[in-house]
Amino acid sequence: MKFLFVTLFPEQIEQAAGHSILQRAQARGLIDISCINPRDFTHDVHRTVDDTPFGGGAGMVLKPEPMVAAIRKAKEQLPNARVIAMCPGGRTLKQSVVEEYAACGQDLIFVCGHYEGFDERIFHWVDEKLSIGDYVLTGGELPALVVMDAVARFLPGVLGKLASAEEDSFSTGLLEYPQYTRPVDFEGLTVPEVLRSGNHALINSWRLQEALQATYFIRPDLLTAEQKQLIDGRLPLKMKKSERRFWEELRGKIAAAKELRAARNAAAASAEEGENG
Ligand code: 4FD
Repeated sequence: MKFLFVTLFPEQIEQAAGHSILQRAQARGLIDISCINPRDFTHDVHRTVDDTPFGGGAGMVLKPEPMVAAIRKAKEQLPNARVIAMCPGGRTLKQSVVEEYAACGQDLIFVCGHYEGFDERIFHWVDEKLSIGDYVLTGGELPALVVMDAVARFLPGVLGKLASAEEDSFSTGLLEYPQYTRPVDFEGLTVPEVLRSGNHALINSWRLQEALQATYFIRPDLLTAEQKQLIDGRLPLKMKKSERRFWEELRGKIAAAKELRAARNAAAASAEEGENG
């Protein structure tokens, strides 16, 4: 898969792509990364790429001529590519979007802007606007690199045998479960017994409970209606015994965590009262 960045700062892309997994993936020919600089498509002595906005206001706007000339060149090089402009106002990146890009069989052209943004007319040459989240950065390069990194992990061979992108958190729809490695005892903090039991059914069940619990507290919006019902609602009358035990155990853990949290909040409140009083 080929990734082409239309950017005024190609060094930033080359630097980020020159390490670790992305570097290895390029060396193996699994991905190809290149840049086109709109500044190379200017014709004045100052090589001007931006100008003041019509209607007034702060900041500068990227001029359409060099941007569109660079995008045209990019499309010439990758005729089968999707052209994605990184903007805070685009549709937000999610794992489902990442997987769609990885599977679509098209190369990707990222249009990266700076200053206050693009002249609106460049969007005639763009397929979609994409945002990595609700915040504004100084440029679109870091967001575009985020997208490329997330997509590259899904391409065959990029992660190597030991890891699988499909098994990750988010591809399962839940937050990750806690992980541990040696030593068993680190400064008095020990690895949960179940992970050392060698009982893989038990380990998988524990991990799923932990992932559900983390999601319940931190990202309840990710839980399905069915999962919410099984945690907070009444359990169905007909249910396999092992499954009922699974959900009852999880409810117990969640209730304990809530109690702990309430106790901590009460302690913090009385401490604050002590400070103020
Ligand atoms: N949240 C994102 C993308 C770009 C960016 C820019 C208009 C600003 C954040 C167009 C305004 C581009 C994002 C550059 N900041 N900054 O994905």
